[in-house]
Amino acid sequence: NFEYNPKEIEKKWQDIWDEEEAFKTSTDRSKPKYYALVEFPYPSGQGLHVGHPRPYTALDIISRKRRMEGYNVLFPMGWDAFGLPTENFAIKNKIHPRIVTENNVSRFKNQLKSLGYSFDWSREINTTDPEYYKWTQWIFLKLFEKGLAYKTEMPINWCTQCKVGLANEEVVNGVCERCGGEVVRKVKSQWMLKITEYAEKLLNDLDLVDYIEKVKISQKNWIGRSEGAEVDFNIKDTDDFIRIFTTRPDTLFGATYMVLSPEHPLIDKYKEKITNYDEVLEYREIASKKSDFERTELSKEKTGVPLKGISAVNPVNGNNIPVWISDYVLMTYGTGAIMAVPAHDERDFEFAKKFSLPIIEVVKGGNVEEAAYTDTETGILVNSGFLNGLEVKDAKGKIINWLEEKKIGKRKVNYKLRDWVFSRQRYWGEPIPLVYCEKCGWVPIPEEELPLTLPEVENYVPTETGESPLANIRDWVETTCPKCGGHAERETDTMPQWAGSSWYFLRYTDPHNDKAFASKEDLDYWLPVDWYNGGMEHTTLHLLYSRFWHKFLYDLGYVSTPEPYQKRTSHGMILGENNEKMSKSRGNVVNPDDIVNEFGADTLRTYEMFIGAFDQSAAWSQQGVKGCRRFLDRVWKVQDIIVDGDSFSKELEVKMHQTIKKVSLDFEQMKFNTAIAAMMSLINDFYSNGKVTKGEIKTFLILLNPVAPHITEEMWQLLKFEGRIYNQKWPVWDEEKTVEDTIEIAIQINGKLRGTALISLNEEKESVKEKVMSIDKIKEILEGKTIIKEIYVPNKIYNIVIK
Ligand code: ANZ
Ligand code: ZN
Repeated sequence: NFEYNPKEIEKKWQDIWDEEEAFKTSTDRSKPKYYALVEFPYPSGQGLHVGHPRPYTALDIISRKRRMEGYNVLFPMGWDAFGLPTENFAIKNKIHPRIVTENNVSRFKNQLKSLGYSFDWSREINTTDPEYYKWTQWIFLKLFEKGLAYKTEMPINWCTQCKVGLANEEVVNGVCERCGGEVVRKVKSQWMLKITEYAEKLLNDLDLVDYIEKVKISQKNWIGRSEGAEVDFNIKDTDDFIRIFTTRPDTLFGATYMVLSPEHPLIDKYKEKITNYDEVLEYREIASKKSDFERTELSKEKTGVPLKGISAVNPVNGNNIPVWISDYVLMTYGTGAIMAVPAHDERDFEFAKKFSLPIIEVVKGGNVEEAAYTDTETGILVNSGFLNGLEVKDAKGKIINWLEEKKIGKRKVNYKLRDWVFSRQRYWGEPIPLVYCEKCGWVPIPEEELPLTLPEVENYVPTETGESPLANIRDWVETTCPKCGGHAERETDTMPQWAGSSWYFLRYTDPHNDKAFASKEDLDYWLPVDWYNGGMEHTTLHLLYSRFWHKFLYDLGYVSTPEPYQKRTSHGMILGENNEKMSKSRGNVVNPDDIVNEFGADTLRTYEMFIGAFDQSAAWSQQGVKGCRRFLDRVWKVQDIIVDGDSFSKELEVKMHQTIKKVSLDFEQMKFNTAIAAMMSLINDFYSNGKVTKGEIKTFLILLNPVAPHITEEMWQLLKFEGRIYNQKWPVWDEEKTVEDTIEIAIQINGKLRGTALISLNEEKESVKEKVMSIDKIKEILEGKTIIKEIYVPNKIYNIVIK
């Protein structure tokens, strides 16, 4: 009965940890704090998949190690539970989304518990809990109060299948990121959040944080800062101007035509003058059905219509140039109009080729007969009047000054970042706590009346007009205006799923507070999050949104750090055995429950950390799972060869110190796989040494504990070590003992120095002799001679006397 039986011991220890509140965050503020965070899951109907344990185990390892290092650790967990899949499931199965959510949460929680994570469950939060979303609504009202929430008619991305508006970030390759449905553009009145007001801070403050490089880069690209100029082109024979944004004002002399976005307002203003106005309207209609992604895709065939009857004047040379409309120019970026420089811009080049528009080279270096020359580093200006001979960067400065002097243009910075579409026409989300009064406009619900809870409805299907199902509950919609007491109507849109996750890390610091979203004291103590790990897919949405909300609360004085997360890392995906994404349709989904049942949670944890470099994707391998189980079996069996002795044996002393060092440092750098490999190697050495001292096994178990907490806790108890392993001290290594002591000795023959040898300190004479005699040069000298005497001065000289 000395078999390793994870089924028994894992449940046993999970219960003990619960009972002892082993991982409850301490209120002791004298200790240094450590806040470790993983992205809370969306409790989907599918339950946990094997992708979840990878990041969770990683930060569980860090959290357990930190506790042993003497930190007060906050490692919380909760549920990001609003959202479409739950609502769609509820509609299909006629179950209330709240019930669906409860069921899913309870399943997820059991699964997480079965993996032995050291979460502080007393701080569990759920974004759909009215006590939670009260504060989501409260923050929204603050944004509204400060003018950062506004409602506007705007063309939005509309998922034809989900019947909701989507943020740009939610449209992936032209389709809805959730359902894969077709996305078209639709004009709708939507609540928007002015994240653009924070574009600069969101960009600049990346310097304050320690994010892995690829996360920083994608944040930067998403914010998309462009430096350039705005330039006004006169519409010939009128007082109107077409304002354009360009990053290449140096190429102004090469602007041979202009392009307006099909939605540009000047088109309507000039409908009398535009002789092919019908054709223009027809083109606009077709463009309106395309997503921004389709419109701007580089490879797509260029289309467009000239605005016949009007032309523009190039301000640098007075040339008349034609004005076109084309869908590759977006109304939502810059000014919605461009000057086209086909010699130096790829899209303009293709467009000019297709419609036989003139191409004028203004920067030398390429071959503009064949392709646009887009280099901005090395070219020299030509065909450009007073800019001729200048390098691009100098030409830019000079032309901008010239434009500013003449008051026809100015320096300008643009951001790709768009305001955040904050409305969803769905039921399962936080109600937006505003009412509309004919007299007073949009009026916030008084703070004392929060939370504004979701009313019960019969039917969650969005209305045919695309309005939220809440619009049908008239007695909820009809209300009175808090300001004037007159008749008012509630907003029926709800918030997007990103709302609840934009501030959840703040709530964890004080999750049961009913006076504030968290107390200042708790926020001050715990923030910033010391280490946040999450998926790359959340780099442009959640990470940016939550940084925005945090910065907003910082500006209002509610939080004391400008950034929410000090460090951000990201894990790779776990793929199926054949290196494909795991999916139901491929039939290659591995259920973590099955692995736990067959091999144990410790095996699953060890395997997911051993599977490969943490930041890279890795293919599942059942063989690999078995290998990790075999390793734990060998750890267990070490109990057969344990001998007394609190210290490390001579043979293994160096190896022990090396392993402590390697595991400690590797964990910090998320090199979990190599840390585990080092522990596997140490186990092998235990066996080849034929014995393990108590001191050695003790240290080994502590090192392995963060990865495999159950088996190590059980062995700790069986070996009658004191207390629990979870509150031991993390071992420290002695740097000097991590290197084998090697020294150089001199070799003398008949009193003459003939060579040196490397030996380890205090090496036995016999083995030193062996080394000396195996040196080629020594062998040569001794060839055919007789050794009369050998004297070894330990650690110094090996003397040989010959005849
Ligand atoms: C003339 C020019 C010459 C341009 C050249 C580029 C190269 P980023 O870096 O993305 O900011 N542009 C401006 N507004 C646009 C809109 N609403 N829709 C589509 N394209 C637009 O790119 C800025 C450049 O994208 C601008 O500089 C403009 O083309 C185009 F050799 O102006 B450029
Ligand atoms: Zn009113």
